[in-house]
Amino acid sequence: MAQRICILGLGYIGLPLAAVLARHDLQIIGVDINQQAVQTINQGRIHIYEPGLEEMVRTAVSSGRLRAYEKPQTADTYLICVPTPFHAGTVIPQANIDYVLAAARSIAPLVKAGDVIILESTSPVGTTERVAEVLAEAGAEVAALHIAYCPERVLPGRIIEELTGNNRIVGGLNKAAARAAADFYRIFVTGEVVETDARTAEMCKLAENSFRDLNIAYANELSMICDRQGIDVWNLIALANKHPRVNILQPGPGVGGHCIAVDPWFIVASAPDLSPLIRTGREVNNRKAHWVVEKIVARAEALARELGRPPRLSCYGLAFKPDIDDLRESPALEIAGDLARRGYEVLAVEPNITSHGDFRLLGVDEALQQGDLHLILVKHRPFAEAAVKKRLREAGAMDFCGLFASPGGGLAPPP
Ligand code: SAJ
Repeated sequence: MAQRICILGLGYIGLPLAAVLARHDLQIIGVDINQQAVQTINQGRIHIYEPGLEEMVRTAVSSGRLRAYEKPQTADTYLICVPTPFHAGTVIPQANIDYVLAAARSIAPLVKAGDVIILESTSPVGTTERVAEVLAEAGAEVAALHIAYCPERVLPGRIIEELTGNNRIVGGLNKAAARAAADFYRIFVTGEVVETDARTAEMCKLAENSFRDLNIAYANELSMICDRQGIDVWNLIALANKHPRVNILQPGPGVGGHCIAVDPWFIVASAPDLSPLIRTGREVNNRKAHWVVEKIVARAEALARELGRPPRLSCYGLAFKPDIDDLRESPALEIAGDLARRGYEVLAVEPNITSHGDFRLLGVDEALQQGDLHLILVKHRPFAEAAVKKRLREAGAMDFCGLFASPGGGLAPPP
């Protein structure tokens, strides 16, 4: 009989994972507390956007290999892929692992000796041990289980290919658990699968995202310094990156999403006295969005004096990064919201969504016609089309994401 895999959480990680696993000789049980999501999936459709996913889910459901439920079912391997947001309101945001622990509790009555239990959700160090404790408290025979942590590392927009192609770090609560969990990943991962202990694997994920956050903070800090000194930061970075050992990332209106803007706090919360660098990186990236608003407001106030009325502001992009529909922790959305709260009429262009509760969405043409000041907040592909870019440039748009930058840097060639 085919091995049974139970995936708890059918969001951006769990659902693609279910679809990829269903291509193998496995029986996939998807579990989500969202009844609507469960129904949608069982009809072979999806409730999130990810290129290539819908077709894979349709195939998986129609072949009978994938079925979604609201409650966990007995399996051989359990994968916990639920969100780990943070508790708001504290000085240093603290991770909220309630969903992880609830998922562990929900499978406690089902697990049997030899089963593999893997946590994939980004979690503070020590969470896998907490999963084991919760299972034990709920009566599970923990010593007979293989409990491990294996962080997801996929990039939204490229999830399907990265799920199989990326290297995986598998941290077991003991060596046997690491081996059993790693063997599971070897079924479908073409990248390297490396075994380690759970605490190292947990920290590894946090370290990766903090590394990226810090590198972006460097680019964002440079962008503010360059602006004051009259230097084009994108040109500067392209030139600096011609050095063989320099690779500066790109500045933008801030750092968004549910990963890079969140995970560094998990490290800071665990060792506040030892993490000034990581904390400062977070603060620089958060500060960047406020700086952008200050720049826009200064320009808008000058324009208001010319027009004799407040200008209408056209914002190009609301998502947290280019070419996705995800607005979570989006700096562009935060900036547009801040401008609206200051009393400006905000016209929003977001080609990847069809409606938004707070903003009237317009096409590029309408926004160009109706807006007085044009603000490029996300480098979506449609804005980078030559004709659109030209019109935005002619309209004197403020570019906060390098849409107008020449990729090679340097002076434009003579005409
Ligand atoms: N950004 C910049 N400048 C850059 C690169 C990104 O401002 O040069 C901004 C983006 O616009 C966005 C934010 O940073 O607002 C994050 O975008 P991202 O593409 O860097 O990362 P995510 O959040 O989509 O995915 C990250 C990835 N982690 C790393 O690259 C180390 C991904 O591999 C993880 O799986 C994911 O976090 C996660 O789930 O943790």
